[in-house]
Amino acid sequence: MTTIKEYHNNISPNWCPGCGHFSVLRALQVAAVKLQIPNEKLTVVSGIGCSGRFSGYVNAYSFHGIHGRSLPIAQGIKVANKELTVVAAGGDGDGFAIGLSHTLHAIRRNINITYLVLNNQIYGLTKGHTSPLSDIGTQTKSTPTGSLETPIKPGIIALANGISFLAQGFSVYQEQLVNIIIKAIQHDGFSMVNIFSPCVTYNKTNTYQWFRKHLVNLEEVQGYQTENFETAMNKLIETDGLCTGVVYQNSNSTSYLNKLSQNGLTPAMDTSLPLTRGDFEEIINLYR
Ligand SMILES: Cc1ncc(C[n+]2csc(CCOP(=O)(O)OP(=O)(O)O)c2C)c(N)n1
Ligand code: SF4
Repeated sequence: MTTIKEYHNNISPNWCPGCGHFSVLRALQVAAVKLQIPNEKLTVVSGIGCSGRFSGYVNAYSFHGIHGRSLPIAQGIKVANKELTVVAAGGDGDGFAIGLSHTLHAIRRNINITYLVLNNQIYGLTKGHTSPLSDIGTQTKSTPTGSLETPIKPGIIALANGISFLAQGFSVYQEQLVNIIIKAIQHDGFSMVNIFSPCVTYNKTNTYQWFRKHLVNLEEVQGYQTENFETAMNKLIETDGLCTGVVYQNSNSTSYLNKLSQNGLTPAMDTSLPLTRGDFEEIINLYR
């Protein structure tokens, strides 16, 4: 029986007190316990940012990658060993600025991994620059007179690009976040959870109070159907992306690994073999 204690690794997060990222970390740990995923079967990959530190705080296999590159690493891990539950985590800058193309390709590739976007609409780690998700008018050190650019809408981009599972959460709605992450992990395909995770130090606009006022909980919308693409797109437009819950799920989508096997192909690595530490020279010689 895996317990929450086993998902802690005794490293204290160095996030600012009140940062939304704490709650996302906790939600993943609780979800992993509820799903009874053994520690050694969970792999957490992150990019760079305050959110990038995420992978270091979970007692599981983890990989702290480079900025904007959590998804290629996470997809590679899943294809190499499909027995693992692979979760990638990163900030809105990580996934929608430098890493945007990887996000789009991961969506269309539909490899069975879960992507947690810790969205604070700002670059936290670099001390509060605007991000491509910052609202127009956001004043930061990089836009002292206010951002002039139209923000990217992550949900709409993901849906338009054919995502098979899209959910949105809020750090404060812990129970909903846990349930969403469970559904995302269980989904057979690429799942993205866009989480409003306030940066209390640098984003003075999109605060906890602001989100409480603006977010629409889709679970409270009568008759909302998560399997209906058009309803999902309309709801994102209508709420300006400010909604929580499972936005869209296509349960009939075929994941990349299933497509491989349907075509008589196997992933690059034979996962029936135990992982061994190979002789480096021997491996290099294979490619000479
Ligand atoms: C290749 C590269 N470019 C730029 C940076 C500088 N950098 C580090 S974190 C970051 C953005 C952080 O913002 P976000 O991804 O939204 O995460 P947060 O810190 O807000 O959680 C940037 C631009 C870097 N580390 N590597
Ligand atoms: S700077 Fe912002 S995102 Fe980074 S730890 Fe502090 S509150 Fe969180």
